[in-house]
Amino acid sequence: MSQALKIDEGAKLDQLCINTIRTLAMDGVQQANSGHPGTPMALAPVAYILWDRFLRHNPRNPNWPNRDRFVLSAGHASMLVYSMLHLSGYDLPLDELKRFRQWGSKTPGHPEYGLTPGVETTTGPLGQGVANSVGMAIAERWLAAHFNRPGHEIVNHRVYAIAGDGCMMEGVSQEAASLAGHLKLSNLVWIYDNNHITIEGNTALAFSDDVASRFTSYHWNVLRVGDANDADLLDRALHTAIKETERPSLIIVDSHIAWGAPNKQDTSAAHGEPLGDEEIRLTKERYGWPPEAKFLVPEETRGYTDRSIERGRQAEEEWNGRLAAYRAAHPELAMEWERMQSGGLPDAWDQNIPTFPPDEKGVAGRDASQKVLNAIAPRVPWLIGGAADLAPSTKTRMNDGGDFQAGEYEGRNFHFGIREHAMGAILNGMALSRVRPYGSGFLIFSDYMRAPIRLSSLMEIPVLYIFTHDSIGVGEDGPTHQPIEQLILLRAIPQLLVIRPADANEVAESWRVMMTSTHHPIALILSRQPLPTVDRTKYAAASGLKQGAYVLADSDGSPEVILMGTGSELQLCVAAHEQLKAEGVKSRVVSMPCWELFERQPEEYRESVLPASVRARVAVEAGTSLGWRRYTGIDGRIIARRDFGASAPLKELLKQFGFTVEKVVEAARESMAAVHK
Ligand SMILES: Cc1ncc(C[n+]2csc(CCOP(=O)(O)OP(=O)(O)O)c2C)c(N)n1
Repeated sequence: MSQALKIDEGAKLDQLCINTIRTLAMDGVQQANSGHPGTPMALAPVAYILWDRFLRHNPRNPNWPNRDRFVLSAGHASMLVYSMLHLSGYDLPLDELKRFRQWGSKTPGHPEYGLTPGVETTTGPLGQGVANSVGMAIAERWLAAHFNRPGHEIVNHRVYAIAGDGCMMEGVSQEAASLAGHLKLSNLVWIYDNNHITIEGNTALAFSDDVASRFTSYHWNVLRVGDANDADLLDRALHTAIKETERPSLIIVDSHIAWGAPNKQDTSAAHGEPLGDEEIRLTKERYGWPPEAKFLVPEETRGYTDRSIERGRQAEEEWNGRLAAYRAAHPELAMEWERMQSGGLPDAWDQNIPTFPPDEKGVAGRDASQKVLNAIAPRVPWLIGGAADLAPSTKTRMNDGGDFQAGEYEGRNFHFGIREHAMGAILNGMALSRVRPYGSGFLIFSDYMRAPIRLSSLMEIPVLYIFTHDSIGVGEDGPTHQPIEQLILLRAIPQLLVIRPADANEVAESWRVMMTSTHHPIALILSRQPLPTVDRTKYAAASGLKQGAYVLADSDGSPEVILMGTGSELQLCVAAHEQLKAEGVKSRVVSMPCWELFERQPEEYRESVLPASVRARVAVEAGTSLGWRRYTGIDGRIIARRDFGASAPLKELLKQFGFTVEKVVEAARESMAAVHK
């Protein structure tokens, strides 16, 4: 419930709103007995001025496509965004703020996309948010170049992000800033909260960068505001930033953590602990606030809330008018826009996906993928992506896509540079703006992207990660480039689908799964070396991939042993199956490209593929054995790599490490013997 507050005649609505934000943050953290009060208190004026005077958004429709984006990269200061959302008229009642960090509330410890209306991305791991904002700014440029037509501008929004010292120290922000400057993303504004405090104390302990010079060298427009409480200076800096047409802008704002707290201002104690009842009382007194009031939202702040809602309504209404005119003038593009916004696909999008004929010599996974990608790309214009300087190796170039470069924003091929970490976070920002992004690299370097992959999974956004050079199959490059534990590390991430197709037709099926996935990111794992294309007239169809695992080859009657494999190792299972058959042993081959999809199938299907009664089993995968025991059971055998790889020709490595048909046959016999013991 709002309460009326007697304020001095001279007190301004702005100040009242700013102090409301501050005190809500203090009270929220105190009530939860956990959280970060100091930064929301310091940045309340910054957020308020930005939202009130610059941010074009519609509190009554947080999904309005042409809204400006606001990213709180310093996600620990989440009470700042919750207070702003509440005060600005979003569907986030005060009761939710009172339940900060509690089970089932819409106000989790760190902002979570999809949970709180108005939260644009999940932040908390420092540096990710600002890198997401680069992806959002890239998406805006691409969408504008692709959809806008003379006299019909339906895309023209800006992206604002707040970064703390932590974000500035993290390498990912530097990778992202470097690319943003290179691409001249003038629709992007970062506000750096230069408060000199982190958890351990003053930043002087570990950080002495000249941030302004760094960003100047990245070709950013660098501005300074010497006092976070100076509304005029903030206003001027933001005006300058949005007038800039060539460069992204960084506004360095000097602030005081826990501003106004008599004993805690400028101390690291105010970073991540409740201020305490007494300190809160004293601080509120300093603000001219009723010291005993809790979660007070003065009646008068309604003035701001109402104007925020009304401006949002008007902005979207005006835009809806523009969209209607656009629809009349460019009906096909408008339909494309709507399809994209709804997460759908054009009709017949998959019509040109090739079927690959049986071929002993075969096709490398990456080459098959390139063919499929180029069959889909002309039909799905908003499928855009690239590589971290490896496109010639990962084979992810769209032949007719052009290059996304500064001033050539309609290009569909992205050059992320050798910046895997930022690439992952940028892809997240792009996906949040509704394009279908993909990024590619060597599987071994997925380690560099783990944090953003985890976040796409947590946010349930369908980013496509294409990882090639998927095993010791890399050969001569040696152990630094040969993935071992990477597959299981990716499989360990909830919600992520990890697909390792075994031949070209499984690659084609993988792309069908990828393109129709709306809530799961996908890691497509491809070989560098050729894989025989399975004869599907002799063995089962590749469409079984959709179930995650399927029976590829079987015996008459119940099998005595099951051979399962993924990717390049499936061929060993097929050859072993044929050999065992010749020797009178009944075996079944199960292709298992995606554990996660298999786990989602009904019990009857899983039982039909891996019957509990068949306990003799062999799993073959050129990665770590970890995880396979679940499918082989205790009597099963696992042919995998328990140590790093080595630098040598592939043939030699396969022999040395036991990835041979003979070893699979031997393991099958061993497992059968173990069962009958
Ligand atoms: C990648 C990552 N590492 C560590 C942390 C833990 N952490 C949370 S806040 C913080 C200090 C951040 O300092 P700053 O950005 O200056 O925020 P302020 O103290 O101004 O609130 C750290 C180390 C994190 N959230 N993310």
